[in-house]
Amino acid sequence: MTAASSDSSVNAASPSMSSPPASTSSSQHSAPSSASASGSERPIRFWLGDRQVSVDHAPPTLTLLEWMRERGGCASVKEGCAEGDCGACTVAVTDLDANGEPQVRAVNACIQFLGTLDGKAVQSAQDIATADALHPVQQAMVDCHGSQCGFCTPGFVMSMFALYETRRAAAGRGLGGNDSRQPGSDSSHEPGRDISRDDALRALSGNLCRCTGYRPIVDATRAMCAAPWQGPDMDLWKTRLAQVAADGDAIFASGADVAAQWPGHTAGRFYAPRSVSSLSAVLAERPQARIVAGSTDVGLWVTKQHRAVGDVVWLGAVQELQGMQSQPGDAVAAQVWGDGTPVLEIGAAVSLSDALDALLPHLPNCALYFDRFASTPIRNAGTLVGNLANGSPIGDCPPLMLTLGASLVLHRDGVERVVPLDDFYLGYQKNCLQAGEFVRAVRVPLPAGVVVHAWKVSKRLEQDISAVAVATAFRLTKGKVAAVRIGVGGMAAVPSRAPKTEAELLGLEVSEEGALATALQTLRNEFAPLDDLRASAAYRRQVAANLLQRSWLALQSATPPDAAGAVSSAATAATAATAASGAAPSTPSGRASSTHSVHSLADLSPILMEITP
Ligand SMILES: Cc1cc2nc3c(=O)[nH]c(=O)nc-3n(C[C@@H](O)[C@@H](O)[C@H](O)COP(=O)(O)OP(=O)(O)OC[C@H]3O[C@@H](n4cnc5c(N)ncnc54)[C@H](O)[C@@H]3O)c2cc1C
Ligand code: FES
Ligand code: FES
Repeated sequence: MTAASSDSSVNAASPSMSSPPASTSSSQHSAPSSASASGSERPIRFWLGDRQVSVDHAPPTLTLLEWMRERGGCASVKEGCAEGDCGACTVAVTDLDANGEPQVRAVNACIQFLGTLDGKAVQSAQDIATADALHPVQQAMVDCHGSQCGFCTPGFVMSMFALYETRRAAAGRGLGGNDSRQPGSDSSHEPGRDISRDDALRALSGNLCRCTGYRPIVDATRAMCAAPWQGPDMDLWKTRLAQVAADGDAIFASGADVAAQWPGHTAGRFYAPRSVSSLSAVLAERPQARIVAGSTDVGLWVTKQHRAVGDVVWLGAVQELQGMQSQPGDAVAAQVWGDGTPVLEIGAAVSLSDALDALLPHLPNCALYFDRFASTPIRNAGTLVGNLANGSPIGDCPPLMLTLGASLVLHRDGVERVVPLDDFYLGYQKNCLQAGEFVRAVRVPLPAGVVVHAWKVSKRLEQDISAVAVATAFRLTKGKVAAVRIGVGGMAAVPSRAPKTEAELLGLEVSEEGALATALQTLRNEFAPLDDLRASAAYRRQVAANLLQRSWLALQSATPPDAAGAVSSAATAATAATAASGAAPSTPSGRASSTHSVHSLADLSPILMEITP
């Protein structure tokens, strides 16, 4: 990549907060502006540090990283892997949350398409220090010796910064600007300042360092909030975001000479509809256009496979796709778990971070499974619905959602149909979506009295796709299996249920010694998995059976049926609280501590020894 340079397609506005939105000038390569049923063509507008920028004629798959380094003057943002794995490109993105409050999150610039930043604010490690002093996050890295060659450091700093800003906002300091506490004064009693090792590791889960070693970086993360809070009043973000807010459906179109301007990219349009009806209209007009939500899959098609994706239709600006709603029940959930089974409907643009946080109180045994999905920045960008729609046989959400009996709400041109996830996958990377149809939401049943577990085996703790994943849901009556569903990943061309094994399990006495043996053998034989780089077929068969056994042991150790009731009562209470509030469940303040002690490969080794042959 070349160093940053000026570019006629970029207009930087004055940093003054009273500035009007930047005026845009067409470059000599402009395509004529046009308006259609799908929206109006205009530049992409966002904040970069203290600059308001406006970018014309970006190809639809131009990444934020490419633009920042080549045109945005941000050489601190590094390219390590270009696939969301190493974190060298991590930036902080500020947007408004569901309550209209500014929310700062770390994302990987290398796989974010530039159009997804429209209306938001981006900060890199170059943007957070003041003229006089480093930001407390940067100072903590210096004090704890958290950097050697420095290549990874800006990315680590921005992952830390996103956590810092979350804590600052939660502590209320963000509402009043900086605090006046003297450096060195005792802050241990103040909420938000104490960062546990688990919280630090979770924040850093998307960053790799090849030379410093992680202990000093973890130390810096845990220490960074001890200094007086530093940063702008959170209301500043509201003002800034209002200045770049979208005013209707938008189209960001590439110029005619893409090949010269952005080698490696192809011409096309990036559609950013604001409503489901506009989205339907775009897809009706252009059924071949690529739907993009978080681009954590599609981004890699561009950066690693160099695929020409064509026109992009982005879901992230569609308001109706951003919510979560508790519902008293639906037909699919009733068929699977009985009448009155509550359902949480999660919109297609809801991030994995928000979706998994909302599900966690209902699925407390899945805490580690959720933490092991990719990394914090990937979960901030990617969506649960995208994971299901992509339908990778080794995706983590499909086995769990199959186990729960989830269904998808499919929408085309104002007409909706609800399809059980069991019927959605037709073959390897094939599903039942028709041309112009999209997934509007996933409906997740949250049945009472059902014990759910999910397990994943992969070579790394974080940022790694499963070799095998197994999710189980058991309902017990008087210590016997009254209902069971098993979802598996890595065992077949599509994420699958294990109906033969389920049949073997029905009626078994959980406490009976040796009762499981036939079911384990059935699961070993039920699939013909692949031999590939991740695992051999024999290993997959054995591990799948071991993971089922692990669920069984967990059921036994809960001394059913009382313990099963105890687990489900937590879920029932959470469901009731959600339903009573009539709103999307809030982010939990804490997670099951028993699972949080497993946060390093060293911690995980005993478990791997236990569950692998
Ligand atoms: C570094 C890294 C680590 C990862 N680790 C894991 C992991 O541990 N476990 C795991 O399961 N996955 C992992 N993934 C993949 C995971 O992030 C994606 O599968 C993600 O969930 C997809 O969601 P998205 O919003 O990013 O989808 P996108 O990339 O935007 O889209 C994915 C596909 O789904 C389609 N699509 C998206 N939304 C809709 C919709 N509403 N209607 C119809 N079609 C739609 C798109 O057209 C595309 O075909 C990882 C990815 C990366 C880059
Ligand atoms: S460059 Fe490695 S995560 Fe982006
Ligand atoms: S300091 Fe060299 S890679 Fe982290």
